[in-house]
Amino acid sequence: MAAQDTLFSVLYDKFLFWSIIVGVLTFGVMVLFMLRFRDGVTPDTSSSVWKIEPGTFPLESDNHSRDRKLEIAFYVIPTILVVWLTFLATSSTAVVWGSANDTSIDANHQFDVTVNGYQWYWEFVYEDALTWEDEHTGMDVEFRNVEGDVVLHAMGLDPHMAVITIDGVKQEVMFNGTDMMVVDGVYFDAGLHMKVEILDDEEHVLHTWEHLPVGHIFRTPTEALVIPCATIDMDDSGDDEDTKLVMFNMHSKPIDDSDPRYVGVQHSFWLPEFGVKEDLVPGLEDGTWMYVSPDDAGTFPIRCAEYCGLQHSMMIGEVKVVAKEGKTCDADIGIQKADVGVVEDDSTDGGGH
Ligand SMILES: [Cu+2]
Repeated sequence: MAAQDTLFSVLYDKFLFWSIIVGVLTFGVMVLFMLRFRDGVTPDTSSSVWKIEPGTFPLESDNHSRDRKLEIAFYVIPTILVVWLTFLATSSTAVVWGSANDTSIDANHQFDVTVNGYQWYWEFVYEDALTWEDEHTGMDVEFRNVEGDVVLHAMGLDPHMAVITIDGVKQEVMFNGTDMMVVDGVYFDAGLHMKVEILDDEEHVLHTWEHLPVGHIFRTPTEALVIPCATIDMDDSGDDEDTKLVMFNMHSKPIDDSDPRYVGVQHSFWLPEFGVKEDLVPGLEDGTWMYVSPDDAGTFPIRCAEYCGLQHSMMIGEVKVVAKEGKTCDADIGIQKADVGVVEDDSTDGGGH
């Protein structure tokens, strides 16, 4: 589950940890008192601990008429606990939202997507180009740009057909029993939406390679948002190929902008499996910001978490986390796992963990 990789799971664990300690102490004392002060048992009053009268505060009790220490402890300990939990919760919120525009990740490692909320669908505009390929399929798609062709490898596998789509124009080529094929005259163009799918003889997709150019748009419910997983710079080369986080800049837009008085409604972009959501505010020029740093590949749901009209429940979609071409999502980057309560500078961290 993707939320295992967000700092909210860390927060959940910490809350659970403190809850268990408080729970064990509270229930422990309760059970002890239930046994000690049950009907038919005469309390042993030789020790001052047992002079507590159930149902009375220490200062009201004859036995504890001067015991201010216990009374004060009743207030001080829970106050410390509440302050500590509040600190944990607000500091993680600050990491995700307060400093979203001010993350120490340099722009080369940040993947930008603009999210527009309409009544009632999501629109995703790519501010960065993304070239990705399925991992672990044993297949590979490779463009030989100088010669202008595409090489399809599927060693030892049984591919049937490749479908090459360039800006909506489809071309089908057959493997004819081979497991490697060169398709002539297909040029890689960074400005075009290009997709190569390798299918088996029952037309199941075995492998996908795709290039999404800057400015490319996907819209729900028919299309999924595709984002890269976070990867680490294994050799510390500082190359720009690695992504550390995906930043969403989000705007609510009216579907009909002919009336400037109508600015639209509030939506909320919610990625339940990632444990994050953020409102889209109509008329807010710079929009709002939210980021994720997914460790694992997979397909996860998108929901609208703010009632936005009759078809609010139809504002659903999917986000597909993929590996950039030449990268894998297996690296457990642990980028934010230590960050609860501490806003760390990750920019100098070449991925060591
Ligand atoms: Cu909505």
